[in-house]
Amino acid sequence: MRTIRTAAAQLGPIQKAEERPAVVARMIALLDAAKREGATFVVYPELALTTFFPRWHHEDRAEADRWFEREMPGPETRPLFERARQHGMAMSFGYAELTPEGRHFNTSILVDGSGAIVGKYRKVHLPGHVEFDPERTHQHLEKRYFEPGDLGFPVWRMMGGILGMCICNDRRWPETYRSMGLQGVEMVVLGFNTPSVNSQKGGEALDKRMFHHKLSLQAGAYQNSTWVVAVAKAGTEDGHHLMGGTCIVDPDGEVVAELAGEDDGIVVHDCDLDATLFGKTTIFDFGRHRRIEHYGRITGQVGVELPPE
Ligand code: CDV
Repeated sequence: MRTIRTAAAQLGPIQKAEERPAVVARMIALLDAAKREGATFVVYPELALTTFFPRWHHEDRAEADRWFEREMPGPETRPLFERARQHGMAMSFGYAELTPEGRHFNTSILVDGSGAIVGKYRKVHLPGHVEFDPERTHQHLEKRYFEPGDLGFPVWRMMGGILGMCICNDRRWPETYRSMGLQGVEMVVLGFNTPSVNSQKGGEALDKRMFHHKLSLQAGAYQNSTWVVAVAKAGTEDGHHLMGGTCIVDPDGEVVAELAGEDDGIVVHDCDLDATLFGKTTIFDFGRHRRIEHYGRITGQVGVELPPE
């Protein structure tokens, strides 16, 4: 068995006024809790250090730069790295990245037990819109504040396995998992901030949104025979509600651990990476069964091309 005892570390709401040090203290408390439960790997949400700021429209986009990190770790995040290193624990979390060249990304990292950043991923599938949209119940301005990720979907050898990352909306796209599946991924970790209301379809029930969330994770896990660890930022941030749904999905596509509620909390599971081998060597043995001569459209076109009338 190659087991990674993994803690999905959900964060409750982070208000606009909450500063980084307070959030980092909450993350350290979750790290300590995970350590007490024997976990060696902790996964936090998307944009873990701040409120979900893309809901706020800034006419001058540079005003949003206060939500971005210019270095990682920086003075405010170093205590988290230090505590993880003391515990010898690996971790993954998301943050808004502002590069020295002035580029903006929605990013997540993999940090090993020595505190070294071993992997970086930048969100590819940015949802939402660029300009203020009065038709929506709330704004979702990721396309205003971030560039699409430029790193693809890499995977990394870590903790005796092959790990990959994606972020929130990426989990709804089969291409995300398959790109990593084709590199043998054994565990995909992701964080999310999912509003419980569809800004363009107010009548959509929360249980439908939760269904789509789990459907995506479970399909991605099963079809690529990989673990998927999905971690929410949940609860009400300045009047805007984010759903929970933190869970761990096994390579059969089953939800094997789930966290109830919308507060800070962890759920821990022993993820045996060898459990991925059966699917990878049988029904989803890609080398034997894939028929790439028929998949050209998947990378050859973006939108739908209708058949002739
Ligand atoms: N942060 C996100 O990417 N949220 C999207 C919402 C906008 C649908 C999600 O896929 O959950």
